[in-house]
Amino acid sequence: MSRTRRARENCFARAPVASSSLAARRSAFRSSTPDAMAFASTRAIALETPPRARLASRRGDVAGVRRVVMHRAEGRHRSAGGASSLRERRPSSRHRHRQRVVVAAAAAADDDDSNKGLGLLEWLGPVIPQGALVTGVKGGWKLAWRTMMTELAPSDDAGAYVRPSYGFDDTLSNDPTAKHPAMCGRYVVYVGNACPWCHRVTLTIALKGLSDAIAVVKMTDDAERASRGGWVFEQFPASARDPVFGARDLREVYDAAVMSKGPAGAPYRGRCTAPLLLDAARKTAVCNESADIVRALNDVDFVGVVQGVGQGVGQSDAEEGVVELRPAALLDEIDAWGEEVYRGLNNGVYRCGFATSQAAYERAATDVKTTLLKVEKRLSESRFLCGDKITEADVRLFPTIVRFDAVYATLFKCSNVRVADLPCVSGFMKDVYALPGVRETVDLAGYRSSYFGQLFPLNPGGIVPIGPTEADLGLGEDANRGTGDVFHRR
Ligand SMILES: N[C@@H](CCC(=O)N[C@@H](CS)C(=O)NCC(=O)O)C(=O)O
Repeated sequence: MSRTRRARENCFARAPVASSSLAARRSAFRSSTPDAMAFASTRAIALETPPRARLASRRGDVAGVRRVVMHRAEGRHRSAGGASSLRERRPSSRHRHRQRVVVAAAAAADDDDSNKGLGLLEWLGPVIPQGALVTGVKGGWKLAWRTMMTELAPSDDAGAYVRPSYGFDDTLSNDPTAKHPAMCGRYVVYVGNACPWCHRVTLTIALKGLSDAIAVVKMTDDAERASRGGWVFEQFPASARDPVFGARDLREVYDAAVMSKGPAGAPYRGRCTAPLLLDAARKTAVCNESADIVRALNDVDFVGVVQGVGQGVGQSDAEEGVVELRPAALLDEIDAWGEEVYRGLNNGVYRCGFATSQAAYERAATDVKTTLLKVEKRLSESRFLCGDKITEADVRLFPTIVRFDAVYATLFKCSNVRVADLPCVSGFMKDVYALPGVRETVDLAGYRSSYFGQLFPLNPGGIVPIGPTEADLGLGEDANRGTGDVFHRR
């Protein structure tokens, strides 16, 4: 007997429950369920059927499969003399499995209330062993995932995230003849809504009351609309576009800023990251490293504006003096905490979330927890990291803390510790949030939708969690951490 023939015999002639299975098949074919489900069942059935049906299945010809299968099934059923004569024959376990597959597929096709999928594992089982199928699909997906992760976040051979370095490292100066003198209205800083590095910059602007001196241009991340990287300007209104070059996305700003250097200028190569500080008078980039931008904004005195924290709260800025985030007496302490916060938290959470190996992830998650507990202890002793007044070290700490429970603890798997469980870190977060201008720099819903919606390799389904919200974290509540003036001044 030929192999095909034997296969047909197996399928139909030995069927002990041929009549009920036939009814199920018929019901699947005739049901008014969506084509996809009906096709799933016909494909399952076609696996057991002669080549003509398989051919029709491959062509996606549901009706063709139906015709062949029904014809064959009815023919076999008749020629076998009905169910009673079949009862003597003992079905093989392989055959019983196929029967179950057919009934399951038919049931799936009948059920129009829920989508149970194609039942791939069930109907492919007899052809490809489940182990091979799962291994193959996982391997394919992992390859795609690694490729995307490497583009998103470069890593070393051990799977640990390596933050790339950045291109522009000029600074501002108090000298009016310098390349980039500190003049009111001359500079634009491009920031992304969710980016913690940008948040350092907007915090500095808020705390120092510099919003009249520097234009802050907000961008949103949308890798599908951006021509490179992720940052785009809002389409509407047009006034929300880049005010310097009229660019549509940050890449166009980078290109324009580089090309404006003259004939030698070529399009920008490298990552188009935010924040970016631009000198609008020269139409050139000053700096795209947040730590340096914060330092530049702190160090210079902008000509043409009164600086100070009084903005919007009725204080007399000139009398109060300029806010100083790096007082000379505390520099060593500020830099030591700044470094620790960067390594263990600012970059630590990214090392956690962007790790591509278990070992690299565990190292990073441990670092994050250790640093957070150290910070908790420190904040149990003093209101801020370097005493009872806010410094640059706190400006580095706050953006990571305020995003922690909403994003990093879940999406980045920093799951062995939560800010909500650390009373002093939580109190610090509420305390800073209550300072003038800071609340306006925080947008938890925006963070959640950006991180969960845009970091595709980490969350391919794109589902955005509904919390925690500002209220869930107690932001806006009294921190009970003191009432004195929190600013160093110069
Ligand atoms: N070292 C930079 C890092 C900035 C950074 O990584 N920004 C991210 C947003 S959170 C970015 O713009 N990424 C776009 C990209 O890498 O293509 C800084 O601190 O300013």
